[in-house]
Amino acid sequence: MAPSLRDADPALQNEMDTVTEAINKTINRLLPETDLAENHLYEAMRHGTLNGGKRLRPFLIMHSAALFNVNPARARRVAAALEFIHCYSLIHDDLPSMDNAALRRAKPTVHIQYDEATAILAGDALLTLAFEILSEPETHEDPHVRCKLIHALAKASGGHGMVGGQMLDLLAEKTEFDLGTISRLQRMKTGRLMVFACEAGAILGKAGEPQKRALGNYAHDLGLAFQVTDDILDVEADPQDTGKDTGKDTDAGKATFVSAMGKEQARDRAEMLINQAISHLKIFGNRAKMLEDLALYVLERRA
Ligand code: GRG
Repeated sequence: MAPSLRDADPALQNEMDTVTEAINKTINRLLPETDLAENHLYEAMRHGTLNGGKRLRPFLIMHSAALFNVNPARARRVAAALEFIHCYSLIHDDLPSMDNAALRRAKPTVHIQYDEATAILAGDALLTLAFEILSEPETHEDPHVRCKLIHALAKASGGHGMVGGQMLDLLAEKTEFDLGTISRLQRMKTGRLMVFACEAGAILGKAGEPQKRALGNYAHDLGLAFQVTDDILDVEADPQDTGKDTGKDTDAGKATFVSAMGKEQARDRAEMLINQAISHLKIFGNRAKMLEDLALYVLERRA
């Protein structure tokens, strides 16, 4: 079951559980246990991917793809590929040279459960496996669609995307960034994968530019709001709810939305971003109800 949400909309919670179960099955199939000597690596990859998690990005892919009647089996493969990139980033982010975290999703991090070298290799293998999956015809019969997915995910996760955002995040421990730079850092580190998740649904469905743009704008605001709420949770959440150590950003003296604007203003900013995110979905009418509900979840989340 996905981590529960205080005051959750039961229909949303139910749908989050359904997506989580389906994605876990897909990941399980894509990461089989083997008798080969390298099975140790696959065990670590399984630990880093099948250890819980809200599966927000898979939810975004499944529901943006549903708007264009995409075959769910194809959308699940793209969702698993994106979750592999997300999980690799968490495994590497938890390493002693980065966040040095012992706990992730209420379980020992991969380098604690195995060792540092294995954690690095598990992240590397998940990163490359994501692109292998996208390149396969089962993901889409049209090679142009597969190429577009690969290109979009590479840009979202690379040096001017998630990895670049992580670099800025490390620099933020020693540099006084202004609010504009903090926003850019967060857009790169967290937002770009969320934008990919929503645009992937449109790419798979060969949707028109206005629909793709609307989903990208929704995900952009959602990603930023997600990061603002993450910063708020870092200062006020119970580690029992989040399943990870809290207060780490403050301890590291990192520039965050909360340190730059204070908790109250950060909360107002998150609310404004969520309203804006929802307004981008208007062109889909009631068919985007689940994406709307997810945006409200991000605002209220405790984990
Ligand atoms: C190491 C290349 C590299 C990148 C790391 C994403 C990231 C970049 C680091 C994670 C650090 C962090 C706490 C970021 C805040 C936002 C975020 C991505 C939180 C984790 O995502 P959730 O809440 O996690 O969706 P679950 O466990 O639910 O999947």
